[in-house]
Amino acid sequence: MEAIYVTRPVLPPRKRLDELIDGIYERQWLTNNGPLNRELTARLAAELGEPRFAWVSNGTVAIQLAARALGLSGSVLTTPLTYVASANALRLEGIAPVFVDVDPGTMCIDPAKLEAALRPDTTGVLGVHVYGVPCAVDELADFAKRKGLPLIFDAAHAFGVRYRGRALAAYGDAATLSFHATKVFNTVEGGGVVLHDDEAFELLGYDMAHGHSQDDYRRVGHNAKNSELHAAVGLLNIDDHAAHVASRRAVYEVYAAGLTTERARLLDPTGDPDLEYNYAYAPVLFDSEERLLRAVAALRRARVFPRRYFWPALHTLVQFASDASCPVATALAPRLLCLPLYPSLALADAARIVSLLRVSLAA
Ligand code: T4K
Repeated sequence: MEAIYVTRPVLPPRKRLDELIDGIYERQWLTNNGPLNRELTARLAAELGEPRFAWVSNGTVAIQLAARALGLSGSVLTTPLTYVASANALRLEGIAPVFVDVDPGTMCIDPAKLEAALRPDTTGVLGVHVYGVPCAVDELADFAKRKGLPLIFDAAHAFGVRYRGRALAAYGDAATLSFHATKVFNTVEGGGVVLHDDEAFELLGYDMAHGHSQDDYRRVGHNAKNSELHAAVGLLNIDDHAAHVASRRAVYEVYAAGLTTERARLLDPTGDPDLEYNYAYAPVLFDSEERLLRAVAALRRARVFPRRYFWPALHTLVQFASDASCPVATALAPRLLCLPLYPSLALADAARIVSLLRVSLAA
């Protein structure tokens, strides 16, 4: 039996990719703002409805660039219930992540707990729209405004999510995206930054390209540019994005219909009328870690490989040396399991996964 992984990347039709690659061979222009790069950047900016958008090499450096563009330093309030890259990005910029507990409903940072976590050196807030579910954007924006702190959203999971008629990545002073192979829309490796301030956007242009533009050497910068080959994949994948989301939705609905018990429930934000979801992940919350581990073992025996996104909670990792307790995240993280979800997953396989889980849950 063929293995079923938590995700499989979307690849564009080979013939169309070959045509774009022929052009790259002819031009011999491989990176540094080539024509496909410019075309993809414009296309994604239009998709997001945000003109100050940069397509960069990955979603981690995207957070680093956003933090630099908004002048963050010292410490930043952020969530422990996310992929490790969110907090790594801060640390790589010399910023201490201060972990604030999550709201049990959204699983995103809890705005009610921000005030108590503030430190004298706090310079910003980094929320994460985990699994593509919106953070409490209004409450976070209110807090950030009151305290004069820039607000960044890590929207790595949220490309294609619309909230109250706008791209979710349009919220905040900055938002960052990941276009990694495992994401809803991929450019193999890739990421994006949305900004709203002209000056910050100009700085980002320098910071993503060694801190210079032609002979104007201005800052110490990253190399966060991306290649023409990656752009070619992105330009073709974006054409099929809506179809991919529709296929994901069909799989998701099989899980949503089958996993509704207290013992294991699919987290389903789609009842919110303000939300157009992208079906990025299929997270199931179990009532105990023990039951989750039994389910993982049963699925593995059938060569199905879900992933424990996002466990362990980041405040428990030694590298972040955190003294935060975050009881909600501590209780949730060991009970979360993401099921396979990707456009080419057969509905019959999704139904089989539900059956395997039901048998395991009944034990
Ligand atoms: N912020 C958040 C909230 C994030 O979730 C992420 C990344 C970032 C920031 C940073 O963005 P990037 O710098 O990565 O652009 C994966 C991804 O590598 C990572 O992008 C993603 N989040 C994270 C949630 O998941 P792993 O280590 O779990 O991936 P891996 O290699 O185990 O792949 C998972 C499964 O996908 C495999 O079991 C099989 C399948 N797969 C994977 C790849 C790479 C394939 O079938 N083909 C492939 O090419 O981190």
